[in-house]
Amino acid sequence: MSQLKDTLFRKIEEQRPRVTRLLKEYGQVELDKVTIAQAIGGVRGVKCLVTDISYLDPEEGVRFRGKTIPETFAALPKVPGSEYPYVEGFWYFLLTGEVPTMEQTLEVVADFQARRPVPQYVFDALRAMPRDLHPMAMLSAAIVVMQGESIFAKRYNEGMGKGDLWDPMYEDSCNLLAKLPAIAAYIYRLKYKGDTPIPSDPELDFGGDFAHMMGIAPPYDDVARMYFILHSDHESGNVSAHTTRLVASALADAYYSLSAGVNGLSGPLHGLANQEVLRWIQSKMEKLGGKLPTEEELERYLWDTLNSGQVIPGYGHAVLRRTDPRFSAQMEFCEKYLPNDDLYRLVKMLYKVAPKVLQEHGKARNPWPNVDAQSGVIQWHYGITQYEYYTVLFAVGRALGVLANITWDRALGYPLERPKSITLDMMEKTAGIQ
Ligand code: CMX
Repeated sequence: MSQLKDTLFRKIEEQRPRVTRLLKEYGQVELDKVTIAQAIGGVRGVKCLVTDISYLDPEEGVRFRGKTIPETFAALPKVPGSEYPYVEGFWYFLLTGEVPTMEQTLEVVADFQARRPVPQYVFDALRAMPRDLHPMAMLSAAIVVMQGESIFAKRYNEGMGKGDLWDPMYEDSCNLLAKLPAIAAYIYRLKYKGDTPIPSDPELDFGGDFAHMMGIAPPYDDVARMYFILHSDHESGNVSAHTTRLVASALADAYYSLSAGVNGLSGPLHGLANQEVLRWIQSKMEKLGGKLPTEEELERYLWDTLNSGQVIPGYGHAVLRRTDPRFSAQMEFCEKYLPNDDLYRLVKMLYKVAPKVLQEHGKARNPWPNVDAQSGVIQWHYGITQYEYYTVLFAVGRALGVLANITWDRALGYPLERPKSITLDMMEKTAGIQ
């Protein structure tokens, strides 16, 4: 067994009695009551999901395994000559809650390198799709087309104990994760670079190989590492994480589950917002003949957008009530590497103007930027100008979090998810409406 799998197993054995005790001795303790507004309003704020992998505090932002974003970046082993950690070491950390040593990290790097080759039929399937298909649809299809590789599905069909289900889920998750950079880069080179895929370099790490297969020089390898880690996990209640978990709760394997989660990420209110930000900004610049708008022009554009009933992409959040630290982490990168980039300057100007406008507008509970407000600008700077591709990058990162979660869900034996519905009649009766 690898050190990662060994540590994970030890952690699973530690956690299992906690779940059993909570269920047996404290199962009737109430966590929350649900109001009519919450039942109709997308279950906002109702505490009914469990994960130890990340926690999202409305004021502070996300913590991965108890660590803030800067603490996470500082703690994990770095790729020599790079400023950001190995994605593989982050995977170890997300799964186990333990910061791996360099040796443990390099063991995962080697393990992922061995799992990396993508079956040819995946590329053939991608090539058979219409070239103008959205890259998120291509990614989702490429993931589900590999379902026949699932070790979980095979072992489940052969018959296995509930306590062992985590093992093939872990194996599928590692196999799938290791292949995602190559699949994502293939989609990019096929669709936007005249069908010129670049083969993987077997010596490189997850982020380094992704940058290499995209054909983009350093520091894009660090951009990739930073980006994948920042987008990995945000508790279990967001659409992509919840969808993946929901599908896996029916004991569907990681391929079916992640493909479903990727579909959820494709909505403009979720992951697709990163492409919408650039589309929105550039449409303003086009109207100004390529010039940067002034603060006054930007303010008018914000009001025009709001008055036409559209949302300001990249702003607001269902849980956060302050600037997203994932936005701040990317801002720090931009200050260092692209302080004079026109689009970045515009994003900074927007950060100055938009919260004030949204507050005055008075609808959004959170007028501050989220992760998507900044991310497209960095990608654009390094030559990825096809903004419909940005959500694919989000998806590769998000896979780390959701696959870690469904591995743990199987380890702790969480059951099929099945909330209860009621009718509007019943609700009116409960509310005392005659
Ligand atoms: N621009 C304009 N209006 C906004 C807004 C924004 N950025 N954010 C929220 N609102 C509006 C909502 O549409 C809602 O209006 P209605 O009452 O007419 O339905 C009202 O303010 C209250 O919404 P809320 O409680 O503050 O926010 P929600 O939890 O309902 O929605 C989110 C959260 C992210 C969908 C919303 O803020 C939004 O649409 N933002 C823009 C899209 C975006 O950036 N999404 C990415 C989020 C991060 C991610 O998942 O990737």
